[in-house]
Amino acid sequence: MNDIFTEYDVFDITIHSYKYQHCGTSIYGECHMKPAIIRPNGDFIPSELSRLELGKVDVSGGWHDAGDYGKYIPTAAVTVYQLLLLADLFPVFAAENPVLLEEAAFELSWMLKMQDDDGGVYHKVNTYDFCDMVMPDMDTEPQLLYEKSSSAAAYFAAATAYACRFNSNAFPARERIYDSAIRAGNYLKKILPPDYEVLPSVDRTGPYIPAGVDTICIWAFAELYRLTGDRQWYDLCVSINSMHMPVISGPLGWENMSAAAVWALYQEDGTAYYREQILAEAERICRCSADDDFGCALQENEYLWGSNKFAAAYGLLLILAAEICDDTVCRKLYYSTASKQLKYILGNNALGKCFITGFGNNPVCNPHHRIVQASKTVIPGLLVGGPNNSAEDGCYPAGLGKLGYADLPEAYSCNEYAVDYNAPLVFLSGGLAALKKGGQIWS
Ligand code: 9MR
Ligand code: 9MR
Ligand code: ZN
Repeated sequence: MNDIFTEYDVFDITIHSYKYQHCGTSIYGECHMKPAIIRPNGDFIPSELSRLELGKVDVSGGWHDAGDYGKYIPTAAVTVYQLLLLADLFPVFAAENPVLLEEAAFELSWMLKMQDDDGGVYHKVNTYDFCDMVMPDMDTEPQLLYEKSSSAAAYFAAATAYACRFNSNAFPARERIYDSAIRAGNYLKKILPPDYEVLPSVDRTGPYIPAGVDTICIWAFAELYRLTGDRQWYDLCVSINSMHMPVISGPLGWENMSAAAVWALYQEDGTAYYREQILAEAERICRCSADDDFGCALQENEYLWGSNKFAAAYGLLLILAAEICDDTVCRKLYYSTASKQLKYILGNNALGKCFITGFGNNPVCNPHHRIVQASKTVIPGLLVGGPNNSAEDGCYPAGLGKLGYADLPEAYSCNEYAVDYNAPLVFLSGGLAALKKGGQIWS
């Protein structure tokens, strides 16, 4: 890729960084092991929680979501999905790099604990407010388990249904995953007459509430259809969109999972309509990239919180498109444009910054990350959010577009790491590395 680093090096460092996010019994000692308290309804005074008679659930384990210690189903599900997608497309590569399925399995085991007996899924577990910049074992405020939401059921059903495709010793038993997926799907089906959303409380930590739950539900029903072949799930998929076949309506991320839904439906049925959706999106991405000085496919209005994640996700989509495209010229364009998204993240950008910690030339040094800041160590392989025009953290001026970035520990809206930022980057770098090894691409 350049003289020193290969795509494989990026894959290797980004996938291995997940171990630094392990919650429970981890390399830092134990953290967040006490059962979480089911959050009481309505308002409450956090300091009085211990006096209330509340249910408790063991939801230990899983990855800390980001620079904070929350654990959230939306990001867990989309991250597991993207790691598994890489393993699905490139099984030989996955076999050579067992850490990929091991990390997915680690998170999956936690996700299963987040499901209630009725099939519903708790949205997140976190303290009432974010803790200070301390190590995880110092974060001892009560862990709260947030309401079962419609979106959590959908994210969970989709990711667990997809996980049933894998036969790995690292995974929980397949029957258990299968059963969990179906139960979440049935729960969702029951609570979901059109437009009906069940929202969780937020308190003072991350919301991860998608603007519309529809693309997440479509994704869930698409994966359940792919898993079971049962037409009822396909009918639900279509019914969500007023009987229209699903379309790709945004870049892949927890906000919008339409691309994953369309991919699943195409894989299951081979319908030309879905194939064209993917190829049309790939063409659009290539045009945007061609219009940009650095070949980055992000448009002006896409330099928002987590923009790097979307650049990587565009690369991911191009690799998917190349898989189903039989025109050699197009395939080459898709691969080279995917590679440009990776180069953008590595420093071919207006800031000359490598957005991955501890890697490459001029990397991020001060990520918003509690363990990094509290321990004053460099954790390598963390992708930060990247340029954000809105500057919600107030650490740098808003309105700077692709230059809206500051390498400061407080700058959480452009310089925080999150598990779902690394996910498309693991896919993109791993996919390009696997293709290169297989002789499908040369440069
Ligand atoms: O550390 C928190 C980070 O994970 C979130 O993305 C961000 C926005 O919700 O909030 C950070 O926490 C800050 C809090 O919101 C306000 N007090 C300072 C906290 C640390 O910077
Ligand atoms: O990555 C998330 C981004 O897409 C949202 O716009 C933003 C505001 O809701 O939240 C980001 O996620 C943060 C979460 O809310 C709290 N923990 C840290 C996450 C990464 O900054
Ligand atoms: Zn923890």
